[in-house]
Amino acid sequence: MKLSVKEFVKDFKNQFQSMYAYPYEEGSTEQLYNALGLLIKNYVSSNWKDTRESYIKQSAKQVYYFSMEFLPGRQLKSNTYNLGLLETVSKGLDQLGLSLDELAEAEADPALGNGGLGRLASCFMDSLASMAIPGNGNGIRYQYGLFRQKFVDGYQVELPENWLRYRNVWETRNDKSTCMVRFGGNVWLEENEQGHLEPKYENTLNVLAVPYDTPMVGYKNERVNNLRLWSAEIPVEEESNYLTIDATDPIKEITEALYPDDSNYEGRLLRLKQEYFMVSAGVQSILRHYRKYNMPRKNIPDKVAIHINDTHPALVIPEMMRILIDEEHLSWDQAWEITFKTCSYTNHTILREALEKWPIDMMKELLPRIYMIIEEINNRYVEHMLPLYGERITWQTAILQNGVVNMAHLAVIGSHSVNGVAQLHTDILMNDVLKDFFEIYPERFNNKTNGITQRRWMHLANPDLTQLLDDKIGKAWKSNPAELKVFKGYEKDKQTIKELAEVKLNNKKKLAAHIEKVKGITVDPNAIFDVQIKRLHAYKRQHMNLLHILHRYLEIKQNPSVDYVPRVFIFGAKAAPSYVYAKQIIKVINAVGDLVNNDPDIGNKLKVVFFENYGVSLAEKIIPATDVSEQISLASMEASGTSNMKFMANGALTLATLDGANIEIRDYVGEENMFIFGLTSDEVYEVRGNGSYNARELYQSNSTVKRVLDALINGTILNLEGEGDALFDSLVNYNDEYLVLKDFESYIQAHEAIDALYKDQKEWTRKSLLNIASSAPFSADYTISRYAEDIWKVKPCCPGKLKVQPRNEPMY
Ligand code: 26W
Repeated sequence: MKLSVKEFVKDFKNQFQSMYAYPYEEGSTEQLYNALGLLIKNYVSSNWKDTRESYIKQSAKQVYYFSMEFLPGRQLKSNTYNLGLLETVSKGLDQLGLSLDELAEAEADPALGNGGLGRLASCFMDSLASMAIPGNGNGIRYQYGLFRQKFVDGYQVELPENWLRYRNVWETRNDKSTCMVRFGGNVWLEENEQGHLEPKYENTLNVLAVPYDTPMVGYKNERVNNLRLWSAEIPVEEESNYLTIDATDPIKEITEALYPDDSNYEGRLLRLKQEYFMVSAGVQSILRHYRKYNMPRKNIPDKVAIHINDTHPALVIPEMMRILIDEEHLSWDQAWEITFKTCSYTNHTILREALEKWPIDMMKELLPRIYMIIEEINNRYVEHMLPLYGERITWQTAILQNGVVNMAHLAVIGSHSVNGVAQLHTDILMNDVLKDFFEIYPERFNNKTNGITQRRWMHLANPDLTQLLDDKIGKAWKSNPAELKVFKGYEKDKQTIKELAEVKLNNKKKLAAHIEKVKGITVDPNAIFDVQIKRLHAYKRQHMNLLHILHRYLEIKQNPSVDYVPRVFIFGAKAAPSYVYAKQIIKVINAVGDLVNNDPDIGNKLKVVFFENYGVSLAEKIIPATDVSEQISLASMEASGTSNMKFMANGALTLATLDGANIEIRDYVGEENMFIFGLTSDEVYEVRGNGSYNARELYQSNSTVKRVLDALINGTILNLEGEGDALFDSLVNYNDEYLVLKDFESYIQAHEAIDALYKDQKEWTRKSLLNIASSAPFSADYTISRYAEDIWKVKPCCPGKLKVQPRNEPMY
């Protein structure tokens, strides 16, 4: 967009005055932010409208990405940047004595997701718009996001995250497009005058779904897609039925809060309500849109692709069937053909406890018509498969099993494509978790390795690195990440290495200042910044990291002259409120932090920083300042990981097991430019399969392991209330489910190799440079191109006057 600084300044003053009726000089930071945000949204709006119209005019095929979670991060700078106005706005604000960075910090970071899956959805939204692909998000406008985490005495405490308190400038409430979603009651089928069987409903709970639309701004291409988040309200015509405030609770609670668990499925009725609410409103609004243009129903799969982000939105399948059969009067076979050609599904986890299985009784009572349809899908599936595959495979892959609805099975049976999120993960789906399905439908399975948007995670989060890259290799990499590989040519250039080291040091100084400010801990920017930021889960093994810190602490205590390079261990992690073990790990890390940070014998050799309330905004501060990226999950357990890619792109060296996308990182950057340790996935399968692992024996025979584990229970760590014993028990008495002790020695050795390399700063920085230069394949733009070509069959859409990004060909 073209705009002079002068025009911007004038617009901003007018905007402020029209909102608050006094001059901007008197505004609070929040007010100034609101005015700026709304102004930017105004700038976006004509492109938003044009993009929508161009999709309709060209009758372009559109993708609808259904996800229970989105983690967009703050949007002021990203929208301004993608519009091409960052410099103009920044200069204009300077002239007014204001700072863009300061105003940007006033924005609430919408935590409408738990972790990787939600953040991936938002990276994908950014890439869809930037690749000019007609794409829409569909989700829930939770009134409360993921809890705000505080530490009290080292324990996690959860506080409500009321992100909408000061309004959300990016959203537009769209009352014209509401839908009605029905729950419960009785349903039966009656023949109507045309001889169709029509469902009749009585005593249903009717909920109004109100959409709030948010612009998804493409990078300098005038494209603006839509993210539609639904909110539950009482239907206006039924308001008089709700006589007390309490009576409205069953409706309001549907979109009140995000479930804070990303690894443990619990069959909670409210969660099922949320899933159906989002799905039903989304599918209704899509089909209504196409009905308006009188499109033949059988052409729906040529115009619509619906993506199911994990199984949470898998009810899309029966809901689409319901509408096509009950409301559009299609035959079962016609409806099925349309539905399964339209839908595709991504699996994001192999953790058994995370796979959704809803009790049949619950489903029947809450969604009687939907359950009837699921039953029919299941019956037809079983009837079809029995003669072809026999009893075992048929029953093991059925949707209805032992009183539950298996949502992964529903998703696989009702989708034309099933994908994993990294090659190893997809292999595990095909060979283990969904093995029988792979035998039945081999053509449906494919891999789509995750990606990240470099715009947020490099251009905006790391401006100094971006400037350096611009200076050295030109600006083409910004719209064509493949160009990043040109940076490899600088690995031997002393000047570049020096400048790159300065960029990192500068970022570390900024983070050190932030640490001082929020934690009161003084850290040395010349120390190694060693970072693990992600949800807290035993399989991710933050406790292995903790044991290594303890190991170093004990070594230094025993031998003060031990040759360790000073290290700052940085953590950020939320634990699900009901996940007791994860919370115990948090407490022990905090307690070890207190011990280490306050011990005069330790000094700068070791510091531990555990940030509170980890989220997108904090990640943007931490990642550019990281030297070592800890990706230490037990091999086979982490589907992909995406922070691993963000760290790599920002020049951190990865300390990793061969899990998820770490393997692909190694393939691109080379094993010699990272630190790999631990069992491989095959070895993990073997050790766990043959039952040979004996953690107690390892504890008793290995003096390093013994010393560290004993420190958990012998009073070395102060202020514990049994959490050290709990960790000890899980590792020794319950045989160490995630093989922490098994990988521990090789983990320690990898850390020693890190120290050795860090002493050679030039060599370290050379490897850092190679990581940055090899990170292009993890651009979400590529991932999205592959989804678009292989799964959704959608093309970039370019109406006459719009400039469109050159299409990036897959490079590797
Ligand atoms: C029903 C409770 C629940 C909620 C969320 C179960 C599982 C989830 C998600 C699928 C968990 C998740 O976020 N998985 C992560 O997805 C990322 C994006 O693909 C991957 O990079 C991570 O490895 C994976 O853990």
